[in-house]
Amino acid sequence: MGTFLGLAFTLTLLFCVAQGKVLYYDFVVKETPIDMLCETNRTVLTVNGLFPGPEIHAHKGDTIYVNVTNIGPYGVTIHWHGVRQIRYPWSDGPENITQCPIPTNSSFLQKVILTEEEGTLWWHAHSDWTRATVHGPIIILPITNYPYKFDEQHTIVIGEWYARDTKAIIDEALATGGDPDLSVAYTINGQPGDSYPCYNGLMYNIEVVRGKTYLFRIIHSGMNEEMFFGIAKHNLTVVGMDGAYVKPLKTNYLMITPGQTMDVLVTANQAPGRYYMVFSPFVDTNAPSNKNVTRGVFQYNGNYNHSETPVSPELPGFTNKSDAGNFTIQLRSLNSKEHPSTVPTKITRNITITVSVNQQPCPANKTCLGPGDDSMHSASLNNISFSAPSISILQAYYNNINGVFNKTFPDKPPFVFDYTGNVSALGEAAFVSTEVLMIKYNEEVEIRFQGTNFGAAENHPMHLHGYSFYVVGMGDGNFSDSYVSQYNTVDPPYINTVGLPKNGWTAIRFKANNPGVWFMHCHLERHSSWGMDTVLIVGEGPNKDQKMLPPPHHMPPCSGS
Ligand SMILES: [Cu+2]
Repeated sequence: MGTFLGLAFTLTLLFCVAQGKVLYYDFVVKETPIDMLCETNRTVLTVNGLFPGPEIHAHKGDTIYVNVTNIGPYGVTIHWHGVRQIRYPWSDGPENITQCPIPTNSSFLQKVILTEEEGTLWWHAHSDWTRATVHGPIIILPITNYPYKFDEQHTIVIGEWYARDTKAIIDEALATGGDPDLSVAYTINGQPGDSYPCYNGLMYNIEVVRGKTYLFRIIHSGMNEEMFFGIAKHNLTVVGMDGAYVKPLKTNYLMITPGQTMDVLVTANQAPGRYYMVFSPFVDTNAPSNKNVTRGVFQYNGNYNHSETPVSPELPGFTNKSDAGNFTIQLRSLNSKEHPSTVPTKITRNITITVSVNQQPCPANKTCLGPGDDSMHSASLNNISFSAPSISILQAYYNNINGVFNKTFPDKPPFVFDYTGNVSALGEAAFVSTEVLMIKYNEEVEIRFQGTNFGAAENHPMHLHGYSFYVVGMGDGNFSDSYVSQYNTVDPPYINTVGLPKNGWTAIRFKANNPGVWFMHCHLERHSSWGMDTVLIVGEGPNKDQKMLPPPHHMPPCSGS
């Protein structure tokens, strides 16, 4: 009887843990005046008038309903970055992949289903370039304990600020094939800091107490540049990434890509004073880039000369590819008893994808502003430059509507060449199409991303929706089968965005146990806009709990359908 009661109690507890709480948030997308640097009287799209947007707080396993109302001038979508949305792609958000945009003056009730995620994630717009100002944190607290100790926690959102409307920027760039405008500043929690003219005292400033340990939840919501980060004279200990724990990694700088989050402990153990905390771009390309830095201050309380100029951290230089790589390859998942790693080891589907920056010839009778002023910028995966359809792929798939996409994204590059060598004799045009990668339920999938030397080669932060994946290997040059024996299948990091090194390769693994339609793309916006994207359609299993959940009663309408 006692055992029975104990079992019943345990089952009840498990049930409660699995169910979590139900939370409600209201998001209103609207034009908001934000004064930034020397410009005033400009409005940008925000959620609830905030830049960065409101923070969602939840516990592991909670379900969050967000009623998104759009009163902005054009349609938008919202994505919950890193939330796996198990069996429920309907709320995932990428425009014309899982939904059509929420039209002006209407709402979409989105259901965000947390399961195993624990740590820091974020939400952002996923239509054209509106995510520049439409983004915010998702903080997921553990149900019981953290696997580390700290005294206070703070969220740090890195943003990238543009001098004019970001939708106009990308619409124009895609029309001419030219380079989109560069951002003019990087921001920390919406504040540019004192490295910019007219910053008006808007600088992120945290007052700390000597001896205390601070947890910084860092979210890179910038658009087009990876970042180095450091705090003068203070060590950083990375303890989490992309909503999962990592083995504590002690370092004096981070390299974080757009799309990634990192949870970092910092102990205030230096002489009382003011110390700069700095984000500085990692620019490993000869493409144009914003080479500004942004600064905040890590400032001790107490008696000392508060007007002294803060000390600066020594960060890797803008182009320091080896320091970027050396940081990334040290990351390991926690792999503890409470947080075990479950790396797939019986791979049933092995996919190789080349990742390229391309150019397309300028159509006749058109003026183009791409490379040489006679071409259009483009980008591709396996030489296919993704063209988004005019209705959602998820709705076409679910309703068996033909002619919206092809199920023919290849498992291998269309032809073999020295990917990272001299490619100047090869044509740079890619095949423009809507090709989808079909994957069977429960396959153990490996994807080897292979960077190529076409165009302006650089690091590509590859992001997959609906999953986190284990990064089992990474290196420079062309991938070789002999690298498989050196994979880390014990404690590789479990993340949703991985920086594919410039002219290098990265291998990821995941078990395809989340049926649905899932976007996969470079998280540099200009590359994604140029076609460095594809979609994974993961099929259903035979059991009821292995199938997609039904759609909500209301989805934003698709005018093309
Ligand atoms: Cu890219």
